[in-house]
Amino acid sequence: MKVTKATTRVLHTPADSPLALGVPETSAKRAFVTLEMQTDEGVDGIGLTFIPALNASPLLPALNSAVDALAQMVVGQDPMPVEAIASNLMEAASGSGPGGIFSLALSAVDMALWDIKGKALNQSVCSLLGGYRNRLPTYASGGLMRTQNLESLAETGPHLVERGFKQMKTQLGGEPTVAKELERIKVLRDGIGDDIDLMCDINQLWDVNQAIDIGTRLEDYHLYWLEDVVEHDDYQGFARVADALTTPIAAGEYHYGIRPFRHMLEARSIDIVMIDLLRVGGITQWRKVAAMAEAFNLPVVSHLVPEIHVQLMAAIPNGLTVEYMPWTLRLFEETPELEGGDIIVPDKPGLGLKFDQDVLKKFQVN
Ligand code: SMN
Ligand code: MG
Repeated sequence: MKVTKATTRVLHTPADSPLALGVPETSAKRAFVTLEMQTDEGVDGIGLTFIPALNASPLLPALNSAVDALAQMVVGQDPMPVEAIASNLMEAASGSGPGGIFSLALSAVDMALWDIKGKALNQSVCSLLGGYRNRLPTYASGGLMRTQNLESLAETGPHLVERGFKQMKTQLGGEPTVAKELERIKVLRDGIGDDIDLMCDINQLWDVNQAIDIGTRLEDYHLYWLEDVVEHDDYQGFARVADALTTPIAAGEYHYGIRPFRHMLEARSIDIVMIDLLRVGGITQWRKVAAMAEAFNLPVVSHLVPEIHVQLMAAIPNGLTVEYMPWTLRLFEETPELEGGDIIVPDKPGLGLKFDQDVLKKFQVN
């Protein structure tokens, strides 16, 4: 089999919040690059990547061009030896990786290759990666953001429970006082009760002392985890917070490539390893970090793109929960089902996904 063609598109989709109540409509956009790869055997693969900024990033054309350049290098090649192809692409990057646009672009190509491999072998990507289970817990994300007011939090929390979620994530770090930060968690806990897992993301907005201070006061609310409490590469700072609190500390979404995870784990910085498929460099790299976490007896959680991450999280023994961030769901004809707080691995080969061509055309800007 040979790759015959690779096509990329730049999309601007509405920056809506489908899981939130009481949030005004916005004209802001999210930006994605999609990849469609074809082969001479009629098997095709899809990939996806993005720049994590609201509204069109000036670097989006550069990302599109990087995805296209890497994908064109694969045209004419056998798509099956994904590790070898990823390795060659990293070599071709010749020091312009692993951080930033290179890794984001590599992810889209790597993903499409795994999709092709799965379809060619009539196996799901989950099965190719080991196949540990066919469903696992998922949590609602993007519905309880720090930009939402208390009324919106109070309304949305119980609404998510009614929709069947048993876990959900909120954010702190945006309030001017400690009391106001704590109030947001109190409102949520009062609304959803004690039996729902509540996570909280700080997105690097606290320093170590704030994290220990506010984190200690939050212990009574029994948070499932506190995420990115300090700057992502402050390994020692994270370790101080993790040592001081009983609440588990999660981090990892900001790291590019596999090596920063080694440093984070060696420094005992965190209790839960969050891996972002797009930043780590694709499925080939993602599974290496998951195995590294397993060797440190740590669970793994995913970041964004739940419809793709479900395949990876269900393939590993230490997958804790899939982040159900609904931003990319509209791009696909069908997405994995949710049932009883779990997300189900599609019973289809490859990634089990098909781009909705009408949606791609509607939001395409290049
Ligand atoms: C997050 C980061 C980037 C984009 C969206 C959301 C957030 C998360 O940190 O963990 O979901
Ligand atoms: Mg986060």
